[in-house]
Amino acid sequence: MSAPKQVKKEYRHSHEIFRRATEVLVGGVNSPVRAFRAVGGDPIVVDHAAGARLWDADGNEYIDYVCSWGALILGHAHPKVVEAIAGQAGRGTSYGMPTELEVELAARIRAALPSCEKVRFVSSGTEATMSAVRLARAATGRDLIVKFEGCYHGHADSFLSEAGSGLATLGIAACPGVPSALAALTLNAPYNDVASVEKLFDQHRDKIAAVIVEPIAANMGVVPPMPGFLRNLREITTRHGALLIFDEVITGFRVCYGGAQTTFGVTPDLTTLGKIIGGGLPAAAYGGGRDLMDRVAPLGPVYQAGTLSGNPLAMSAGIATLDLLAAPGFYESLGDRAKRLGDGIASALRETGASATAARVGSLLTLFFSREPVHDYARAKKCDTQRFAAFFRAMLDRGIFLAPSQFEALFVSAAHSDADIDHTIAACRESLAAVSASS
Ligand code: KE4
Repeated sequence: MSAPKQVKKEYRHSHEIFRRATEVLVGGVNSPVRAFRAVGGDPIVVDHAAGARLWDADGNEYIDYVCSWGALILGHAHPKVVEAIAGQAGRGTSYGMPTELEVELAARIRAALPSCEKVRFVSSGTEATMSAVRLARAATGRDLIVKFEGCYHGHADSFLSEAGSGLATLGIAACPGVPSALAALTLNAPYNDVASVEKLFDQHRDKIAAVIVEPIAANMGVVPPMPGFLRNLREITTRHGALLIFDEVITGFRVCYGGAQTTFGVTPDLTTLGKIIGGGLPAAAYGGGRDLMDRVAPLGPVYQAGTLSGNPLAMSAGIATLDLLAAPGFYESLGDRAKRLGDGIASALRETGASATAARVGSLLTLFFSREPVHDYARAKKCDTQRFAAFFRAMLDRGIFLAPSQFEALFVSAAHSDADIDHTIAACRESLAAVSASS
């Protein structure tokens, strides 16, 4: 496909639709990160998408690096995924009863992540993480959990202090409505800081039920784990009888078919998954060893349920997606493409002298407007979010749609062509120059 047309973008229809949206939807959106609050102006209203491309209500065309926040690793409307959804839709969209489809998807997840001897499907990453924490508290009889500043595990009450993603974007350090008694059960440590985790265990010894971590942080921007960080968390939690939860809602089937736990060779007690496993439809899961998982109802007393959990449409899309990801060479090809983009962005940074650094792990990237590399949330928060906003706008004008926040990732999909990557690099170089010139 050719580069998105370089025309003066007209947003008349998006503005009109968004004006109506603000009358009936809170902030005109159904998730805060979509609201463009950190980059100014109204969000574009999407009309349709295909492959790596997105078209807004005014017919403007973009190369999309949000990809439904990482869910669409194959790109939009992959023919095989659409075929699977269409084939199921006529047979019923939800039965509220067991189907072979959920068995098939669960079996694929277990084959890919052996630590997940059993899984339970839910409909969002938030449900997966809140259920995993409930299970960890039940299994250990302990109440405290440790999370990391800048990580985001969904919007359940226990996760909303010092969280990343939309809370970082909107500057919400602590969410009203979460009882202080409940918030006090969540302890925060700086990402990549093992000593701080040791200290929390020294202080709270046998009261910590679990440590929950994004094995590659992607909700403060992309921040890889420092060498040994994950292995140390494994050793500390085992030593103290706490559980280790890998929140792989983003990294699961993203960094490799076996997720970050395979990439880094560290096995958690519980794993949460989402996004990719639903193939663009609402599906998520949590999983772990059978002894642990069999504590969940109906086998055990840990209650968790869901009307649309494991629904056949999402299962069909998930199966079609994972079967395509399992193809030999998929991740190598995706990685090569993402590397080309990362290298191109790094060159653009050098050529323009922009005060920014790029981070990449596999097909996850972030361009931080910080001179220093970003290893934790404290450094991420020092980024120049105004310059990011100007960069975001300049890229949008050049037909490149990035996540409208410094604290998110850029997702490369299998649908991004070499021409898309080249166009993105050129647009990045021009946008960095424009931002530097305007400041
Ligand atoms: P959902 O409840 O949004 O399906 O998943 C929550 C979640 C859990 N864990 C991780 C590591 C996540 O990244 C997420 C959700 N990610 C954000 C984007 N960074 C979703 C976008 C949104 O909130 O609209």
